[in-house]
Amino acid sequence: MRNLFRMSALCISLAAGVAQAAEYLVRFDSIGQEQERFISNNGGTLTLVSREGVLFKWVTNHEKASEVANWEPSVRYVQPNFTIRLLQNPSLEANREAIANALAFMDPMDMGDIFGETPADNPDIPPAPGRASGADPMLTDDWGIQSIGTPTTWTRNAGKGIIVAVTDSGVDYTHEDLVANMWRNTKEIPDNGIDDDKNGYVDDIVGWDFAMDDNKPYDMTVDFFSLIFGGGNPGHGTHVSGVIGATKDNGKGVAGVAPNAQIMGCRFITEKGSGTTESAIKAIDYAVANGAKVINASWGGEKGDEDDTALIESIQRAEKAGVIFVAAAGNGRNGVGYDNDNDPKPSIPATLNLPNIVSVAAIDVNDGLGAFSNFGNRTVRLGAPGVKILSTVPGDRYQDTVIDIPFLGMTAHWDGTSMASPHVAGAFATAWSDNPTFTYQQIIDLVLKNTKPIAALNGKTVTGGRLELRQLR
Ligand SMILES: [Ca+2]
Ligand SMILES: [Ca+2]
Ligand SMILES: [Ca+2]
Repeated sequence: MRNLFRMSALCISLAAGVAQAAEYLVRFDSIGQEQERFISNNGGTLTLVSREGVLFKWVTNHEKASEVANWEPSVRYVQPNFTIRLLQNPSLEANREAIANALAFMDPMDMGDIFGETPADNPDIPPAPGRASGADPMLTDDWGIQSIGTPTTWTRNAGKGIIVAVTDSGVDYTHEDLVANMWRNTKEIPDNGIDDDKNGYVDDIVGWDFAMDDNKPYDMTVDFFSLIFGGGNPGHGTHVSGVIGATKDNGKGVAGVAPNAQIMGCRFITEKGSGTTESAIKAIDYAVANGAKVINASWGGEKGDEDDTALIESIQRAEKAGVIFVAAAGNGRNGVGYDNDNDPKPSIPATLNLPNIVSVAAIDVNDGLGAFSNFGNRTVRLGAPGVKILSTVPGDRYQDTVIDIPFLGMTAHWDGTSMASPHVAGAFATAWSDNPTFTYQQIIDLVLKNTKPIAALNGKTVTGGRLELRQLR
């Protein structure tokens, strides 16, 4: 095992080529004096990433990194601190360049009126509000929630007591349809500057921002120009959160698959759509340590030459703790089309061969496979709604359409396996609140056993079916 890791570490040096300082992750056998000895031998500083994984971040150059991987006795492996990206919205990306070209001829002041105000970043975390009532006015427009039979589970307090961690671009924890369902860290006293529960994070009330290292995992939103020219997909994590657990019967908006689940905000991806192995691991470890039973991962990408061993080990730690890891299958590598088979071309983390990972393809309102959606007869387990999905976005808004510019003839919907994955995460929360004594494997089996076979997924997923909640108990 040790040699294998060293081989892979050696590959870094061959691939990197130049003596630039870069961030590496160093895995030791144990926490202790090894780290002090390591610094005195090799210089620099080690920043703790995972106590349980005995992982540290170390800034050095590639020659030094590969040397250490080969000769330091206490080092199990060294790997790059990889960049991890949000899955791109295929509908938005298809239009981005054309919109950018069109906008180049327009006055930004005019566009502000068209696209409205941008919510300010990091608002105060409001206390949980009292119980509201009233029908959810947009629920009938929410085809995804309706088609899989979600309302049949709602009489049973779907998701009650189950924490679902949204590892993503953040969440608008002030949103009128999410604020009541945010996870609340009851062991932490708000705003006293003290880590009351001693979990390593000061004043973490609804989660943590692992990208910026603060206690406000807000889904930072940018103006329309920055969105088009800067990349990323702000609002992504808030949209995902609404699919999982928007509040039901509060007289506002929509309702999630598991509207009694608690949403834990684990922001590790910036508004430009970018995170790191380090921030992902911290988010996953935090979710597991603070009671999440389900983690949603609508991010990742094509497998590179080198394994992200540190990320794999963090998902293995989640497995040991009995936590389900739901992963979007991916949105195509070669442009929109059907050459998106995860079996020969793995998507990470979706295709990792770990028993707690459930990978999800996207289907449309007609039970067709989304044109962009990855699939995999051996590696993708099921499909779920992921084309033109209506859900919450920052600023008390609701969208199934990211941008709609009629006079330019351009429309981009909320499309993606990113939207399919949280439907399944919500279903696991419901299954678990119905069956609190089940193991994670029993919960996965229950949901997969109840999928509805559809032609578009026959031979394209392990179950050949899409998410179906009508018989789920
Ligand atoms: Ca704390
Ligand atoms: Ca923040
Ligand atoms: Ca609602």
